[in-house]
Amino acid sequence: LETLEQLRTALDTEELVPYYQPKLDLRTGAVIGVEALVRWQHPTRGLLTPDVFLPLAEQAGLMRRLALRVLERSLSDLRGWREAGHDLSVAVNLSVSNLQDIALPDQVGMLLDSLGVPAQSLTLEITEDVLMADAARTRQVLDGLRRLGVQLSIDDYGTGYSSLAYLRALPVNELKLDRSFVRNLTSDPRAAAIVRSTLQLSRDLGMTMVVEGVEDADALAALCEWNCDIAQGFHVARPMPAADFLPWLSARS
Ligand code: G
Ligand code: G
Ligand code: MN
Ligand code: NA
Repeated sequence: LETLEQLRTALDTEELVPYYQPKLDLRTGAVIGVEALVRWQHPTRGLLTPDVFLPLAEQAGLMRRLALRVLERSLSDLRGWREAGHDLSVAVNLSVSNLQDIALPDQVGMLLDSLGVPAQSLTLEITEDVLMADAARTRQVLDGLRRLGVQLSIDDYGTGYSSLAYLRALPVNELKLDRSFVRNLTSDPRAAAIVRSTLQLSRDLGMTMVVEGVEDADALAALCEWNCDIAQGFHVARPMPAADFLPWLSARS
């Protein structure tokens, strides 16, 4: 209960912040954007990761506020980077309850307008379990978001209950293969076959494929050879605070 009060306070202050993990275009080697991953700079407990506080936010009905908070910070950081001459995009994670929230598309639209960020430079990541909730309502929210012109991505692809059905039904632009398929990529032929066939599938569907969880140079090299679009993972960079991002970017080139 004490923690819940602290979480409410955190939502009103600067304690909840996105960390950013870079996404790499494998054809050009350029950083094309970042994924925002929320962190809680807790006054006494230090830096907390979402597994500690997202369930609490969910229970307390705070997910709309949390999403808007992360979107607002991410879009304003993105605007700064774009003003500094970097043509980047940002990806923000949404929860199942966010996609049940009919008001969300308008609120995202207002944030994009007020911060002056083009809708195409925002990607919203959803997981495959979204349609396990009220499918008609989720569909309405997703269609509203698509109408804004934002990109939609299926996160943790391949781990859900019915991946192919979702891929067919949802209006998405990007498929983000779950990191469990990347582990042992170079030693496990079955993992490699799954990555390559999913890559082919995403091509045939006209979707971009992101491979996450890239932890070593061998995996990165294999993905390059297979013409994978985009990679993300500790081998490229760990999630970092906003202030570290531009210095990291200029140190690379
Ligand atoms: O580093 P990592 O611990 O950042 O993230 C753990 C999980 O929390 C991931 O499944 C990620 O998608 C989720 N997550 C991270 N940031 C957010 C956020 O802003 N909103 C939601 N709903 N989930 C997030
Ligand atoms: O579910 P989602 O894909 O949004 O979660 C991203 C999570 O994966 C975050 O917790 C992030 O810190 C973590 N992550 C990012 N890159 C890597 C990686 O290369 N290896 C592992 N094990 N985790 C990663
Ligand atoms: Mn994600
Ligand atoms: Na994931």
